[in-house]
Amino acid sequence: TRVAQPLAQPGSSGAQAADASLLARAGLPPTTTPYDNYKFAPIREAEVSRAMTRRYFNDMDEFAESDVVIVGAGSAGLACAYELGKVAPHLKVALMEQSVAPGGGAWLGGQLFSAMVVRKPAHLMLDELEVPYEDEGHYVVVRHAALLTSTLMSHVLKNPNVKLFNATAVEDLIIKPDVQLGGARRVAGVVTNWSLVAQAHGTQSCMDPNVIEAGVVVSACGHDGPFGATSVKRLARLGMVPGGEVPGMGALDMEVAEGAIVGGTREVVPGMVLCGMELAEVDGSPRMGPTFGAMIVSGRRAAHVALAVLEK
Ligand code: AHZ
Repeated sequence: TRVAQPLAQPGSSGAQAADASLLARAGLPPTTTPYDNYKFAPIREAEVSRAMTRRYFNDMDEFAESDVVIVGAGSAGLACAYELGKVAPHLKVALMEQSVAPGGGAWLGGQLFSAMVVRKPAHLMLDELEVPYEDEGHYVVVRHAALLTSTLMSHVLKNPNVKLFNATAVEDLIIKPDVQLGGARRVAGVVTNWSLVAQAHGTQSCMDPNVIEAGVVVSACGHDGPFGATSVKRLARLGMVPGGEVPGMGALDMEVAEGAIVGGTREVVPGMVLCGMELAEVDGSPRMGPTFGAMIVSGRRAAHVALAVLEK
């Protein structure tokens, strides 16, 4: 039986005393916890360095050709990675996140509030993840948005075929003419840079990027803002946005917005699937504000759209 260890109490002989009383209360035999003379196994500094860098550079080598590149690890991008892990765990998925911390806006429910609202039936994902919620009839409330996000992330990152490149920004797209499409252009991968490098382009003369080839790119960068809608903005500059212009997301209408995002999740140009709020930029559909069901369902749908693209 494992018993949670309480913090050492002031005036006691540290964790040992606290543990002893806890074990007694739990009706378990006393034991000693060796915190006072705690001894770590030996290590050398170079070993630590190599343990990290070897894996990172092996991953860069391995994922230079990925089946799926997901741009943005917010709620939509994570839901896409989760679904891919479920239905096609053998695929190599590179998850690109410009922030150190993945999760995007999903650490909070809205403004700076901890609770997150999920409209039914998107709450079925919470059942699947065993994330508890309060049922309010047409919607559910997760007490801590962070619990949903961290649970989703833990599922995603346990898949050995997923590599999260955090603090890595997608700066551009690889676009190539495709013979199968009669020479029409398709998205064939992404151009990346460590985010700190990407932020310093204005101060250095030459900091060239890296590249990842992909069978399909799923962009989930969120709506326009300092970091959002990267892929949509680039497609627009290249004259590849369907309809020729980016209307930008519409004003808030919760009732309409979520259905529009899920319904619109698709391959917007050959080789690129859009999901989550980035899609509203192209479709001009309304924003939904702080309700997250559509992000989850759109991300999951994007996984299936991406699989269909790979199978073409
Ligand atoms: O850091 C961004 C965030 O984690 C990341 N990202 C953006 N540009 C990137 C780039 N390279 C790598 N060039 C990039 N990563 O993408 C993630 C987007 O997450 P998000 O939470 O902003 O978007 P989402 O579509 O998953 O969820 C949107 C949540 C919103 S916004 C909204 C409203 O404003 O009304 N309502 C909801 C539910």
